[in-house]
Formats: sequence, structure tokens, C-alpha cells
Amino acid sequence: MEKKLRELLENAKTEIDLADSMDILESTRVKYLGKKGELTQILRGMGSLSPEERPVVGKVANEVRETIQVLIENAKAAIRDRALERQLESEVIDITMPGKEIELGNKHPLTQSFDELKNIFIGMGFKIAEGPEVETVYYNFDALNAPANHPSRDMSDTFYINDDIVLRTQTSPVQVRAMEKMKPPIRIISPGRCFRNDTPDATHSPMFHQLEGLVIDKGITLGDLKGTLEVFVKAFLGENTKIKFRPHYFPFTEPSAEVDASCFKCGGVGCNFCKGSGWIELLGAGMVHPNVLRNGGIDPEEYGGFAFGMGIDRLTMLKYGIDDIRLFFENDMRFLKQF
Ligand code: 2NL
Repeated sequence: MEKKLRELLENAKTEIDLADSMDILESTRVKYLGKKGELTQILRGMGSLSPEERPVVGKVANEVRETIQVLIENAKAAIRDRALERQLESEVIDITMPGKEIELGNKHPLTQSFDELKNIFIGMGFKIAEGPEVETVYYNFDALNAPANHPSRDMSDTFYINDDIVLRTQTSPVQVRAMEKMKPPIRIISPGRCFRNDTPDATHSPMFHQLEGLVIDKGITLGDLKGTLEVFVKAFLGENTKIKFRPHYFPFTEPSAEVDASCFKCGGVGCNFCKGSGWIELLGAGMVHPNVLRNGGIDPEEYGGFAFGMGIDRLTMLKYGIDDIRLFFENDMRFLKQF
């Protein structure tokens, strides 16, 4: 019986040496050590042994079992190691391969304009005010002294959400909200997105951008408006730029003006760019209407102020010689990369 056991061990050793997969090793284990395995079969015959032989054979049987167990475990570990090694070899990273190039973007030209304008006005002591793009009819029209029959209120000019809610058509409502919240002196600019129900063409887009400014304090005059805009225009278009005021009408300012800058291409003598006039229309401005001050909770007997507004899309088009506003919103990198 002892001889049988030694033979069994030798056979198992040979099989384990030849096994080259986990499956084969597992079936080898079952074949020798399993419930119906060869070792178990041999041990069943122990009953026929004498009491002296039994412990001797039992000891050998245990040794054989342990040896086979260890051999199978070692062989399994070797196969696992080999598999891992092969995997590491095949997944090796070639650090000499060229990397994927990440294309560097740049700021949208409109964002560049906003950044530049904000810096100029912050330099003059203005704070930036923001507000909702979805506005009430009250803040967008009524508070700004727009008459009930004003054409800009028309469905064909303004995007209505319902009878009382619109997409803001200018950033003035931000300033009305600011007047309600702040105590004078107020010096704010409100840059942002606006919406009008226009059919897109080279100079119109239903979504466009504005920057408005508002100053409220005691004793503010038209001279303060002119001085402020002069500093702004010289910083934005160049030290030699001149400005002129042309009388105009806005419901929210009185008096009102459109402000032209001397052409920054020809210096004012007249060229293609300014259509021979030497001037370029830049922005609208005026002294805040007393009704608008009252709507903002400010006593027009005590305080006065000026306001101005400019279209950033048009300004940026002028600055870079862009001839179609739609280019700003097409997200074509070939266009955007140029600025
Ligand atoms: C233009 C003209 C302007 C204002 C905007 C304003 C705001 C308040 C009170 C009074 Cl809260 N005025 N804003 C004033 C004058 C002109 O914009 O042509 N924008 C593109």
C-alpha cells in the first residue's frame, strides 16, 4: 500500500510538471485528491491493514496529500506569474511615441472686447452689474419710460415668453434693478447678452451683445458724461480720437445724443471705412430721465445721472474689419482663431 502511494505521488508529479493551464491543474487535483480521487480510493483500503501498519501508512498518505497540494499550488502560482508577465510585456507603454496634440483655443473676439471694455471702465471706478436675460416687461420697458405703444414692445421686435415676461432687448433693466438696490453714488456697467426678434443678416442677429453704463450722484452734468466717454474712447480707439455728440431721442434719457468717434482708420479726413464722413457712430447716451430715476427709487430733485449704451458686436466688427455679424455665432475655428 505504501508502494501504491509512492507510485501515485510520482504519477501526480509528472502530470503536474506537464500541466500548462489552470484547468488542467484543477482536474489533476480532483483526480488525485478529490472525494472520488485516487488517494481517497487507496485510503478506503486502510481497513484491511494491521493496527501496526495503519499509522505508518496513514502518515505516508498524509505526506503524499500535502506534497501534491503544495506542488499544485506552486504550479498554479507559476502559471499566474507567467500570465501576468505576458500581459505586462504586451501592454508596455512606448514613451518615445509622439503624444496627441491638444489644440489651444483662444478667447472669442466678443469676450476680448468685453474684457478690454470692462478694464477701461473698472479703471474709472465703475463696478460690473449683472442681471437676468429673461426679464419682466416692467424692467425691460415700463421702468425705462418706454411709452405703452412704443414699437420696440411689438411682438415682431421682442421675444415674449408670455404677456409679462420677455428676453431682455437691452441691458438697461440691470441698471434699474441696481438703482433699486444701491444707494448713490452709483457707477456701474452692465455687459451682457440681449435678444431681438430680427431676421439674421450681415448686420442683425436675434442674439447680440451690449454694454451699458450708469452714473448717479449729486450734481452730475452733461460735462461728466462727455468727459467719461472721452476717456473711454481714447483708451479704446487711441489717444488722438475725437468724439462729437449728435442730438437724438431715447425715452429713458433727456437730453439724449448719439456719439460719434473720429474715424480710427483715416483719422477723420474721410475714407472707405467711414464712408467719407470722417466719423463713426459709436454709442447712444444721455442724462437719465427723471421718470426712470423715480422708477429706480431715486429722488430726481436730489440726484441726477447719465447713462450710455453700446453694441459690442458692431464695435468688434469695426475694430477688426469683420463684415458679417453671423460669423461670431457660427463657432468656425478658422474664423475665431484669427483674433
Ligand atoms: C444705444 C443706446 C442707451 C441708455 C442706453 C439707460 C439706462 C438707464 C437709464 C437711462 Cl437705467 N438710460 N441706458 C441710455 C442711453 C442710450 O443705449 O444705442 N445702445 C446700443
